[in-house]
Amino acid sequence: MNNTLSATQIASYRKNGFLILDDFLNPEEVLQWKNSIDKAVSDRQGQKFPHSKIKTGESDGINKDAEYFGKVFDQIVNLWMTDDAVKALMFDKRIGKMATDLAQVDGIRIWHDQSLIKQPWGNPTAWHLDTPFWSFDHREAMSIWVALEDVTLQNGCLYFMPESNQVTGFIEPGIGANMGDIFATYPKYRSKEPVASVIKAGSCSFHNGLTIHAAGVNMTPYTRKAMTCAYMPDGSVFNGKKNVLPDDYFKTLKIGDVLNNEKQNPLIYHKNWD
Ligand SMILES: O=C(O)CCC(=O)C(=O)O
Ligand SMILES: [Fe+2]
Repeated sequence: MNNTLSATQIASYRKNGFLILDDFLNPEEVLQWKNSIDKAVSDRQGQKFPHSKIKTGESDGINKDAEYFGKVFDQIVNLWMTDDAVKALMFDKRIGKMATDLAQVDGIRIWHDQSLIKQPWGNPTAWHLDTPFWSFDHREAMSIWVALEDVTLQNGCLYFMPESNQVTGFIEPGIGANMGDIFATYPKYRSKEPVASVIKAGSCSFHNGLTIHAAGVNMTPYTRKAMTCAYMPDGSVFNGKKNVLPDDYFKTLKIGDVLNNEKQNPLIYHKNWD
């Protein structure tokens, strides 16, 4: 694993709201990740969350347009909770330190991981923000997106709007079938050129959850498999949104409570650990 980050890379992430890292995993690690994640996904038999019977592609209260959204990607959330091999990959302190250094926070918790498989002929992922869906408001919440297969302009690579992380906020512009709906909320970006993240299997990107991003249509008869993990800065507090929280935990929370339940949001790295 190439987990070193230069000062230039960190500065680029801070400015642009995303960072592309080629050859993050070596070929052996790519195989290990792919095999572990394939198995973990297959064991879930389409079950989207560990805590509910909802299947990927069904309306889950987060994405309401199930007919369209179900064909954007297969989304299996929190594989770390149901598979020990994936748990070991997601709890890797080296990745936790990378996220912590990029976000310039004291420590990082897993918000949720998710496998994102764009099936052959899968719909595009419309321009959106991540953080406004989540149960805490933090400007440094972010994700890693690891390509498990070569990701191209043809099969649905990610696209980022540089520097949009500096102007967006926590209002939820939504994500639906229309690629450009977000530009009603952020009109300045309607005329900006995005950066396409064309990366090989084993390469990755990090993006701030407030960076405007999207993914293309899959115009190939093959899958586009990615493993992602969303990160919450340690110390983040509950904002009242349910998002991926299970009912029984959600019911115990009051707005302002620190989200530090290790069973739901484990700390994977803290500066004090060094
Ligand atoms: O993989 C995709 O199509 C979209 C991924 C995404 O939006 C994310 O990881 O935040
Ligand atoms: Fe996203």
